[in-house]
Amino acid sequence: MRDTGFRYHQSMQTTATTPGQASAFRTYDPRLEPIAARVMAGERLDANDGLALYRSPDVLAVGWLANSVREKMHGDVTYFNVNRHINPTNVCVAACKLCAFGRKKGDPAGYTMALEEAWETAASGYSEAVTEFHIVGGLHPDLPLEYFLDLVKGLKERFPKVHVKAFTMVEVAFLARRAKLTIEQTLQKMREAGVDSMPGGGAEIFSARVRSIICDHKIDGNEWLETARLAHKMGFKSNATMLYGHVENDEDRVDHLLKLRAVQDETGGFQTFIPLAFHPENTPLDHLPVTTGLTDIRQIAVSRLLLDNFAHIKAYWQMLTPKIAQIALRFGADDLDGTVIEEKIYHDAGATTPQGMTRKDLCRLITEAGRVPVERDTLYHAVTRTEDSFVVAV
Ligand code: V47
Repeated sequence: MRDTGFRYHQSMQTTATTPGQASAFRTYDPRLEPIAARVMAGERLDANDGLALYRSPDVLAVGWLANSVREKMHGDVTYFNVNRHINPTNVCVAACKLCAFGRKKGDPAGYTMALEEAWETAASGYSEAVTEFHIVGGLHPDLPLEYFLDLVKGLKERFPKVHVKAFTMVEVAFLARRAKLTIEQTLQKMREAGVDSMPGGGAEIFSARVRSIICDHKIDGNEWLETARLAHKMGFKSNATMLYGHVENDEDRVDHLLKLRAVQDETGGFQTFIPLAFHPENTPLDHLPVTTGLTDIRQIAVSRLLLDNFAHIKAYWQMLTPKIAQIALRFGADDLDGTVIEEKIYHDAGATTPQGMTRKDLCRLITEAGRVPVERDTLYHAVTRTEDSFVVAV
């Protein structure tokens, strides 16, 4: 297994799991006992363990175990960042049933930002200096790769200190195909333009059966994993996501997590795993119910327990609601994501959370959960703020 940077994070921890904590584990589900013993011994869990964790009625015990791992890795430290989302276009050739954001070309609700508009958007909406631009958008049938490269170049000229986390593996593969370039050539051009790392979107669920229902126009799971693998081999860090709470089953979820774990063993390039709860409103799957709080909390916990080689599990507050995200900080999550400022993808799908939060709001959520807020940059270096700028400790 590769070193994925845990030592760095351990050095930032403020408390640690004491040996005596192992004996504090209590469950009324006997199937959890051997799993707990393996977790306490630092041993890897397998697919059957994953299924047992998803199916156990004792969600609190599952959460206790995940929390013990989280505290071993990070103590009370909980990360957040000051970021801004930019979605340059919602025009998309794919018609994924999971999505309420994408529009067909010619749809009056479709939009595509002129480059100047995208750069102005980057500067708007929040008074504190952002450390990250998070850029994702639709698979536009006509916009060439150069549009996206110029977008990033212009951002870097205007905001040289801001990390650009841009383009999901799905967008990278789509733009490569359109430009008749290999994935590596496309990633190289992106790097030269100023892309620093990649977000984790588009992974959805790797199961071919489920993908054929929720996103049959997207690259398949193997292509997503292969694109991530290539990006990591070129030195990019990326995140990984899983969309849950639609038509997938427990086996699909376990399969997804273990496939990510296998790539991470190979590359060490994933920083953070982000489980994304499906929002059905305004999608063709709007007959499906929304996820419950316990499903969300359990998903965070199982992710922490199975993904033993991922440094971070993110409770994305936009998706989970700030209330559930706060509770998730006691069930395995060590990161809340960021200020976001202007979220479109879930709000088009009926999310009722605010579109952004301030540093103060995020710190309050974290502190009230009994954790210690640490502002980070995209690569998990601690950030110190001066009056109108920031310093990254590297
Ligand atoms: O890939 C789309 C999901 C993802 C819906 O890397 C939906 O730091 C729920 O990946 N209901 C994009 N989910 C967002 C994403 C992300 C978010 C925050 C942080 C990071 C990161 C990445 O949103 C898509 C898809 O899985 N999505 N539509 C919906 N109706």
